[in-house]
Amino acid sequence: MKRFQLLAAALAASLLAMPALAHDGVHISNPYARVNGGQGATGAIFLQIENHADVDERLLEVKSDVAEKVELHTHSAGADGVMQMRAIEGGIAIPALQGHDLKRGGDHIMLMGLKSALKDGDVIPLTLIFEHAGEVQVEVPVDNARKPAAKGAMNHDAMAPAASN
Ligand SMILES: [Cu+2]
Repeated sequence: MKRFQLLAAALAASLLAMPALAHDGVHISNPYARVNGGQGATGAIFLQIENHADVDERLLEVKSDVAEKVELHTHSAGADGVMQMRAIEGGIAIPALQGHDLKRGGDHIMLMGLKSALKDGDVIPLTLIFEHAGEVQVEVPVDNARKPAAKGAMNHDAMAPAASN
């Protein structure tokens, strides 16, 4: 009986240790951040979202304690043809069984007013709030040297096991 109890305890512990990333509905991969200065500066976060559910999903809001303000941003050409960032109203849609990349030159998460300086290797705790999946926690490493992801360069090596879909 002793052995069974130990096994049960180990199993319970491993279940508790399961990261929130292994979510049934939404899978986040390859998160990283770039920052452009010290305290008070801005930063941008890029990551890939996969919707494993058969219902349309929506990223409503993003929160982090590292900045005064966190916004969903996109890039679009202004009247003068210059690309500008602006806040996305109403969140980002991720259709059923599809993905959406937050990437350089496109949609991204903007950190405004960093509370302290961040350097390469620092980790930003981020909470993504989805319409259906609810809150999903992501740890985002600061990596200013990261090159924009090449097309098809998707990999999951740094991630928790993906939900099977
Ligand atoms: Cu921005």
